[in-house]
Amino acid sequence: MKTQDYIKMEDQYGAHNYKPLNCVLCKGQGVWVEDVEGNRYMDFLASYSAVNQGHSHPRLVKAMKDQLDKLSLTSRAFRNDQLPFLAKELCELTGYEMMLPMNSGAEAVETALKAVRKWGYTIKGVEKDKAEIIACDGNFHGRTISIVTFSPEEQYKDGFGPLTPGFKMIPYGDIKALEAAITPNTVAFLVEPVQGEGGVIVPPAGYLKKSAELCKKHNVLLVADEIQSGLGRTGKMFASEHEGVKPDVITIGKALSGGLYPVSAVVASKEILGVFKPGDHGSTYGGNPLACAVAREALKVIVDEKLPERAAELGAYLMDRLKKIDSPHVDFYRGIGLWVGIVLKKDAGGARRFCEALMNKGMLCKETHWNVIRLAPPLVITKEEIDWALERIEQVLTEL
Ligand code: IF1
Repeated sequence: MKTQDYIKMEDQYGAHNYKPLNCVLCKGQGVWVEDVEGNRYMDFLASYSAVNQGHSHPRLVKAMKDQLDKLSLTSRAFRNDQLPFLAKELCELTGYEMMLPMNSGAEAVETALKAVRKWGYTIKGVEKDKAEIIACDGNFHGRTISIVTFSPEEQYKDGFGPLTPGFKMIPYGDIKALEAAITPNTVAFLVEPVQGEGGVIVPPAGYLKKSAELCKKHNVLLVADEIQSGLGRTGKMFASEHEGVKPDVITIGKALSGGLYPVSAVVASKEILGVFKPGDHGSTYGGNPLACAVAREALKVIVDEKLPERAAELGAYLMDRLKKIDSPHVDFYRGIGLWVGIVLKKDAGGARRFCEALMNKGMLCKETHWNVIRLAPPLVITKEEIDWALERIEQVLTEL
């Protein structure tokens, strides 16, 4: 079968909820993926930061294969021998007292929303069904109906109403707007320390720290969604660390499994996650032994291979070299760690055509918000591989 055959079959039987680049991938190793016609590409998206450890990391494949031969799913009706260790190791790594395991990032965010609401009613003393949660313009936190309720993207909620009450939107990076939005019924402020989908937007210095101080002052929980910004991407284990902030709640996902399996989690204090009583919340696959075995090894690889430090060092190198490219199409570059947004000028014709040109040169990137090319390679990338990518980025940005 050729590329077009796969596309035709998928388009016939699969709902068209995406418009992917037309390369049909069948193999991956490290930063490289291969399509069905043998073309190789350097993956500069890393599945939106789920593949920080590189495609099919051997240690993760082995951890998963070993577990597969033993036990993959018990449901939470019974216990298994992997969850206790993931729970302990994740809490020790993040410095929180407790965790709750889920599968997708959206499920972790929904879990956090439930936790902060119930904390509001049972501990803060907010009147029943009056809990308010503040979120930011430009956010992306997942695709469930409650989460898209506070999405800034009309398309993400159009046709899916009625939506969920109890959410307030404020501009990202604006500390005065946060102060103005807080009421006695506010239970939490949900924020990405760096906005991914928003186009790799790093907030003003001190924003997260001031947010944390405000939240503390008003007894509001600070929830950092680190599903994309966490696990090394920004040059620290968690992006909140750049400002020395320890949020009350952190949601984690994506690279928590190194791209091998959907694994997500919420970490928080005993007081916050203690609101969940048996039967309050759960999921069939949440905390399953296969997920826990691969997540344990995924965390070990991040630490052992110093992925946060690599992202800091190689990210600085990448940004420095990018800024030297003299392109008529680029308005400016922004980013942190190995996470960059190339913001194109309005008259550059949109980022998609640059991504298509990069694909034809063997690089896979994804545009966001029409005029931003997002760069987010696996954190195992080498300097030589970055140079290989920079050559092509420079060609496309200067020749197109
Ligand atoms: C899609 C965006 C990125 C996330 C943060 C929660 C989730 C995500 C900060 C939900 C997921 C993914 C979803 C995927 C594309 C991608 C994405 F473009 F949608 F916005 F990365 F920026 N919090 N982001 O980034 O996690 O339920 O997907 O496991 O929906 O197209 P999930």
